[in-house]
Amino acid sequence: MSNWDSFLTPYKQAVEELKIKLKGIREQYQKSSKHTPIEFVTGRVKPVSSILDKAKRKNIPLDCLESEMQDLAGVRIVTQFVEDISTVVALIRTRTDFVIVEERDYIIEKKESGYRSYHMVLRYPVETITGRKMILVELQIRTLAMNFWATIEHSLNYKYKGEIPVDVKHRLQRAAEAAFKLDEEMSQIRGEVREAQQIIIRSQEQQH
Ligand code: 0O2
Ligand code: 0O2
Repeated sequence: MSNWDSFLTPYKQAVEELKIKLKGIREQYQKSSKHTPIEFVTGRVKPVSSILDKAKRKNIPLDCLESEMQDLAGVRIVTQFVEDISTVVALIRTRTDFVIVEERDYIIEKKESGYRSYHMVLRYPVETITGRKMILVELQIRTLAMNFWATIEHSLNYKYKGEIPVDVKHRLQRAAEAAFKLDEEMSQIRGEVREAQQIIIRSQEQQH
């Protein structure tokens, strides 16, 4: 690849545009005083060194990156509760500014590592000076607990170059289990909060 910078420019634009759009959804929820299913949004273009590593690992020729590496552009939506993930997924499915080409549910079926997250691959149009370019973007949707676990596991993978020692691996699997339980507990609390809100609304209605 002779010019990574110009190759990755539309990917950068796609990430920035999607971040603005998704943060816009969060803002609308906040203004409407409804619970926002989006806690925060982050995004990145894959660094060139990681692109080269992954291309080598997955046997992807560099001239096929565009179609075969789906996460050159990556956007992440982090939610408070597991239930928020399906709200976000439903919202994404109603959008007309991109096409969903694939969905991978690693929540129903977690990865062997313990990784949980909901992945969507989008085909997103970017307007460039040479016309419209369709870009693949990987959207990861996960809770704060799933994100905490994945962030730690990711840095350990980096530290051990993908060869995490068995004892650390087991500990990570237990941590993943604990993160799952935390999500479950938080879901129960969410239910409690909702019920409390309903009771308050009903008592206010009775007073009027
Ligand atoms: P806000 O309104 O402060 O949340 P840029 O690098 O400038 O293109 P950005 O968005 O600054 O873009 O960086 P990035 O890395 O894409 O996203 C980081 C955003 O995620 C920042 O928000 C962080 O505050 C937010 N973030 C990261 N971890 C957490 C977390 O644990 N909780 C919460 N609530 N937010 C987190 P912004 O963009 O500064 O906007
Ligand atoms: P980055 O930028 O370092 O995060 P593969 O790479 O073969 O696992 P594939 O087919 O490209 O997978 O797609 P997949 O597995 O749906 O999504 C890949 C991305 O999901 C990874 O990107 C991670 O961001 C995240 N992910 C998947 N499995 C794990 C896991 O076990 N632990 C953590 N922490 N993250 C995971 P990359 O390529 O690792 O890039």
